[in-house]
Amino acid sequence: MNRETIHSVVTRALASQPITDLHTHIYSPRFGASPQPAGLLLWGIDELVTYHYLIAEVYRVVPASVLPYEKFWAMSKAAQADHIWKHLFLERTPVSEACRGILTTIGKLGLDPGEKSLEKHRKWFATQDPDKHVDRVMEIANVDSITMTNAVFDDRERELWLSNSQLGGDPRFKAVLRIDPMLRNWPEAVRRLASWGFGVREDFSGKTVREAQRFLGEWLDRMRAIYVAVSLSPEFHFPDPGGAPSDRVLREILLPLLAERGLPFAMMIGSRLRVNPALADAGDMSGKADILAVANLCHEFPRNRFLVTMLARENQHELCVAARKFGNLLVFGCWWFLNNPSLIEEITRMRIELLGTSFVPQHSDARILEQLLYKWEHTRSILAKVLAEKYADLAATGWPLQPSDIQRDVRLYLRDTFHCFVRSK
Ligand code: RAT
Ligand code: ZN
Repeated sequence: MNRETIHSVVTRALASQPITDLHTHIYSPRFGASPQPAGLLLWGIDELVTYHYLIAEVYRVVPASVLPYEKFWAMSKAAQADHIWKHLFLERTPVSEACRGILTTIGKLGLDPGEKSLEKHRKWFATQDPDKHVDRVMEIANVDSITMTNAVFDDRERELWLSNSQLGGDPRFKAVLRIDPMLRNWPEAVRRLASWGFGVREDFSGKTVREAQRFLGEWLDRMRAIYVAVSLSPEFHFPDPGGAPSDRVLREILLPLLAERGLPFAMMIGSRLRVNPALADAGDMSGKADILAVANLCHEFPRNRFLVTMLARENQHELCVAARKFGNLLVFGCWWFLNNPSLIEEITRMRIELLGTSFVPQHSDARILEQLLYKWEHTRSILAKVLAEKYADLAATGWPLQPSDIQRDVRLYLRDTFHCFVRSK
């Protein structure tokens, strides 16, 4: 095959391969899909335009000295969206990745990205039935399974699970038990668990380990979770030199339980939360983290499987090298501030060179349903470029590359590697 043929085979393979999205913040409509009172499934033009990535960007051009944060948060969703639209799309050119994403999304839905006002789009979304709309978006994005993030320490979400036994039954969605406070703020996690009737103590004494495992076990069952996840700060170490409780939570509670159940543990490392608290979700940033912690965990816990993504660009090479040492480590995605074309390209190229087909190139991290459309479209076009280049280099060696080889690899990248990792025990 010559370069041109390779490029078109790769592009077709990427377009036709259904994707399993292994980390999103999208919910099934069973968690509520109406704007008022707000359900957990976020969708529609006002949610898209007020995505926290865009809130951060509008505060670059209309600073808090002009629009105080409290005023912005007190505005209606539609007014917030109009403000962002005016300043980022009308008074400037929407060249950032988050802005471009809105326009790709609008176009993919068959609407006009050139519309100057959001009104027409609002009207169109208002006529959609959320359940059918989920099907349609998944079909256009070619996503076959959406992995949720189910935060058990979030009161609204926990109440929903406790009051509806059918919540997890939507076949389009898989649940993931998210337990950040257990590793980031153990005293707070203990207080919450104790208030829910679990016999746990801050100093790990008595029945703490058994009771914390009972808590996790109950929620894994209730959610039918396919893995457990946390986001960790750049200061995460294992072992922890200062004796942080996260060390004992992992060693004594979480990892033995997950090994017994054969479930992977996902660590998203490098998030420094609320450096600007007034911006809420838009106020988090990234920091370089310690990869030795990942290597130590993979080494000390060979019965556990670790899904890992890191937020700092500076960590990506070392993480790939660590993955070469441990078969129980699966590197995934270009997370959050890395989900930008230039960085996806660089990181994916390096991962292919160091790990071949044994990694998962991307997850969407979509928070709003229709973001699946742009996040995957943009990723697909970069994957096409990088993969085509790698296959052309391979063909140049004289290796008899076949279109079916490319299709098989694309299937691994977008779907099967993750499924095999989750299933393997
Ligand atoms: O990408 C995001 O939207 C972040 O705010 C986080 O949710 C991050 O992806 C996470 O899962 O912690
Ligand atoms: Zn996320």
